[in-house]
Amino acid sequence: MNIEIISLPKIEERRGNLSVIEGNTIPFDIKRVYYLYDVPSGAERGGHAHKNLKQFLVALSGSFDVVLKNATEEKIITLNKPYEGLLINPGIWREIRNFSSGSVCLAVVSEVYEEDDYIRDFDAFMQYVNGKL
Ligand code: T46
Repeated sequence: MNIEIISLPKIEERRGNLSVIEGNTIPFDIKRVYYLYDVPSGAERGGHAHKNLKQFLVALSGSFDVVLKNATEEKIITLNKPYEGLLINPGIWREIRNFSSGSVCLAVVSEVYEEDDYIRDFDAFMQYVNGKL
């Protein structure tokens, strides 16, 4: 599956830690940043794939599970470190669940917001990926 866990630099000091995402950390030019927060217990986000958008997710605080599916595989990645992120390339279905209380999911992405880039129906997603096999 075309995903990758990428470690971020972690600068540790007695006054706290600092991590950074910059141009050469992730393999795309950053066009947009958004974040999920105040997610109620039991809620799920995602439930879609992107046609072109590349995405880098980081658990800035707390933890959550990212369920990933392509035509043949399913994987569950738990994100729980602010100095590590998950790169999700296009054509992968994602669902985000099991948000811990107070968690924050940062998304750094390669495209501006465009609803046409989303595939929000799982059957349509399977047809899309099978057509690409
Ligand atoms: C993803 C996961 C991790 C905007 O107006 N602008 C934006 O940049 C975004 C991301 C969303 N929206 C609007 C569209 C919807 O009316 O915000 C509403 C919620 O968006 P969505 O249902 O897509 O939210 P999630 O959490 O299911 O998905 C979002 C991202 O859309 C998606 O790329 O992978 O976070």
